[in-house]
Amino acid sequence: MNKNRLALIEKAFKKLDKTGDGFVTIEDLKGVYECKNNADYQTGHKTKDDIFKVFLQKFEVGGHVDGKVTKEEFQNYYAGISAAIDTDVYFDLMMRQTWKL
Ligand SMILES: [Ca+2]
Repeated sequence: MNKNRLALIEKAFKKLDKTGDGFVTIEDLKGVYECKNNADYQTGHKTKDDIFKVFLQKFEVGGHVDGKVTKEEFQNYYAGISAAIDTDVYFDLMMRQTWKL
């Protein structure tokens, strides 16, 4: 990945890491992301923590699935996505829209 893309990933990670401890965990998502619209939450099949755990798992690529997303795992996740996106302009747009950077 080039510098531009890495910088965007870094920015998104910092935004997600509310507590600033270098990991994205359930604590970082509380009060930031809503799961009111999640069907499993509405029916009581899943708790907020369950939903956040699934959300975090998606980013735990190439590391340990332990509910703590490291910057490396986050970069690995986006390396996969980045490979499928040809232009920096589109990657930039996608990151800004996803994370409201
Ligand atoms: Ca954190």
